Amino acid sequence: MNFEHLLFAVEDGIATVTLNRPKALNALNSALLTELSELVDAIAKDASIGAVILTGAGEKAFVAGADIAEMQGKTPLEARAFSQFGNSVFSKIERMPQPVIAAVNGFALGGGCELAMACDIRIASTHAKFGQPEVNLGIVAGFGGTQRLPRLVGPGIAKELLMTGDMITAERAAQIGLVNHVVEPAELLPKAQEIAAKMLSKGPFAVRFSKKLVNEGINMDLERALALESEVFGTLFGTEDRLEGMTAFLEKRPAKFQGK
Ligand code: DAK
Repeated sequence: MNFEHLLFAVEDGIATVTLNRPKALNALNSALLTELSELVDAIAKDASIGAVILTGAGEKAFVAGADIAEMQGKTPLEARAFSQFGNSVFSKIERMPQPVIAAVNGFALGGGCELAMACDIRIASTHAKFGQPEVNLGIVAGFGGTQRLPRLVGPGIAKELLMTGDMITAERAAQIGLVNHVVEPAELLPKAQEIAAKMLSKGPFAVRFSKKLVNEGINMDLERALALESEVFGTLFGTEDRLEGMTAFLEKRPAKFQGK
């Protein structure tokens, strides 16, 4: 697949998607979002890909937000359509069957922070910076920031970030639970690959359903969410992988999962 604004590589079942507009700090314009949408659809259907890493080209930015130059001329109707399209792409990423890890290599601002939040896990380099600076432009976060940020860090801290537009360091992002790990820049992709490989070595159904249960359960009341968990728990007992996992434990050997 050839893209103008994305780089795409697969190694050992791990796909790496690099957002590639470094001169504009990888800002999200319609063309990039359209390509990302197509690539996400293709990866989601590809059984040979077990995990995805999303990162930004260059040393400075993961994504510095939606493309302000493109947004400037939009009418209210066009802005709503742009937001709806961005939201649909990010939701698609959130619902991909494979685990998705954001390797945040620099600025993750506005739509960039929102894109990282649509991923399952965020690893940041020490010089990454996070923020929702939309209020500086007189707008609100339009790609899910007002909803995913409070779910990740709680409403108080989310409101502070959304209402001041302040940028925070990777270290502070880790303190508030916005990122999982902070590592030196040279360690960023290796760390993301290490976590992806670990997930790939586990029971594939178990990993995929763990993601689905968290994503769906968080929007349900506890009783319904627990009932869903029990359903999935029972269903997995019908898989060969479950039998292999438990047998391997009892035989004191590593499990060989087949995704069956
Ligand atoms: N869009 C377009 N170009 C951008 C950009 C962006 N978000 N961020 C940076 N660039 C471009 C700069 O214009 C500059 O281009 P040239 O002048 O070289 O042509 C180049 O990238 C390098 O940027 P700087 O020269 O500014 O670099 P600095 O190191 O001085 O500063 C910075 C880095 C990240 C602090 C700064 O670039 C910055 O503040 N950027 C804007 C960050 C920002 O405000 N991001 C949030 C964007 S708003 C919605 C839909 C979506 C959204 C909201 C509503 N609806 C439709 C309702 C989402 C909104 C956002 O994400």
